[in-house]
This record gives sequence, structure tokens and C-alpha cells, in this order.
Amino acid sequence: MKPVITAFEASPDRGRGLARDMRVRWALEEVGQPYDVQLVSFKAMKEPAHRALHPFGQIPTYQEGDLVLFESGSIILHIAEHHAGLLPADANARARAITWMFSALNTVEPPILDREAAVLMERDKPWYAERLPILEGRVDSRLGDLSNRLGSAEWLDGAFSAGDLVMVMVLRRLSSSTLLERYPNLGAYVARGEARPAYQRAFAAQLAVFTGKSQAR
Ligand code: GTB
Repeated sequence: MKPVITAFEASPDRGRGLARDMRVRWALEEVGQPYDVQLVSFKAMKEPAHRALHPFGQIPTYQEGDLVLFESGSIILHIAEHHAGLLPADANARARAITWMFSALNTVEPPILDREAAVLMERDKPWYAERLPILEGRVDSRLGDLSNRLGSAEWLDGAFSAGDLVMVMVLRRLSSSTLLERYPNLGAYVARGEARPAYQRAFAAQLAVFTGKSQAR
């Protein structure tokens, strides 16, 4: 059964692939699963019909027959568990790849989001100039540790996995800052993710929504 995901009708990122439907699209492309996209306006997102899919009135959601999921991490894990290509067959390697997914979402992304929220919404506050370096220090600390762990490896734990997919997407949220520049191996890691054909297809599909060339229903 072809799954249906939801995405912004008009993404504020103007098609730069920063909204979280991009992660789900990339996962679906990696495993070769065709999907449909339902575009949702900001208004519709908060209405009961969409809230029935997503209690917090957000995107992305994932519908597959009777199954309705929200939370991009959970959606990606579901896709990875039901198709080959995103999780290793070996049980321990699989558990480690899932650990990297959680690490991306629970350890690396939160300080990035805290910084982003301050940059977007707190610039006019009297304490902004003092707070920003603190927030950037927290991001930098995570990046330093991640950079040390990655070293010169291609991916975080052997072959490319859902852990790398989520981590690359999390690091991409720093693309409008200079914070990744201190860590060339992380920059190269993100570039490797972005060079994957599945990533390219997913990126083109979400960009097409913004440029009005989408084939989605
Ligand atoms: N934890 C949830 C998940 O991982 O699925 C978070 C979902 C979420 O934050 N969804 C956002 C949303 O629906 C879109 S992705 N927001 C609307 C709302 O809450 O009313 C976050 C996002 C939005 C925009 C950009 N951008 O423009 O750069 C980047 C990321």
C-alpha cells in the first residue's frame, strides 16, 4: 500500500529541505518506496481533520492503510524496520544504528533548535547578545564530540543507516550558520549524505512543491 505523508503547502524554508517531511521523503527514497504527499496549509494543520492525524497539529504525518504515525523519527524507524536498506541485519549493529537516530534527535538536535529559536525569535531581547554565545557553545560542544567520534569514517557506524540519515538532516539545520565550519569532517559527512541519489530525489520533490512543479496530489 502506497503511504501518504503530509508536508507544508508553503514551506517557510522556500524549498531548502529543512522541514521535517524531507527526512521522511529521503527515507522513503532510500528504500525505494513510492509515496503520495498531501500538502497542508498552516490553517488546516490546526483543524480537527489534521489533528486526528497529528495531535500537535504539525507535519509530517504518515498514513499507510489503518496506520497513522506522527513524529519524523518514529516514521523513519517504521520505514526502516519494514524495508531493507536503512538498518543493518545484524541485531547489535541494528541497535547501534537506532541509537544514532535517538542521539541525533535527543542529543544533537535540541541545542541546535534552542539556538535557532533564539536567532529567529529573540533577536530584539536585551539579553540576546549575551545568550547567543552560550547557546552556540552548547551546539559546538555536541559538534566537537560528534566530530571526534566520526573521525575519518564515512558514516557513523559502518554502512550508511537511518542513524546517518537523521544525523545529516539534523546537522543541515546549521546550514545558515558558520558553526559547522570548525569541523570539516562533519561538513564532508553532510555533503556525502546530500550527494546520495535518494537524497537528491527527495530534495527535488520537496523543492518542486515550492516552485509549483510538484506532481503530488
Ligand atoms: N518532533 C516533530 C517531528 O520530528 O516530526 C516535530 C515536527 C515539527 O516541528 N513540524 C514543523 C511544523 O509542523 C515543521 S518541521 N510546524 C508548524 C507548527 O508547529 O505549527 C520544522 C521546521 C519548520 C520550518 C523550517 N524552515 O522553514 O526552515 C524548518 C523546520
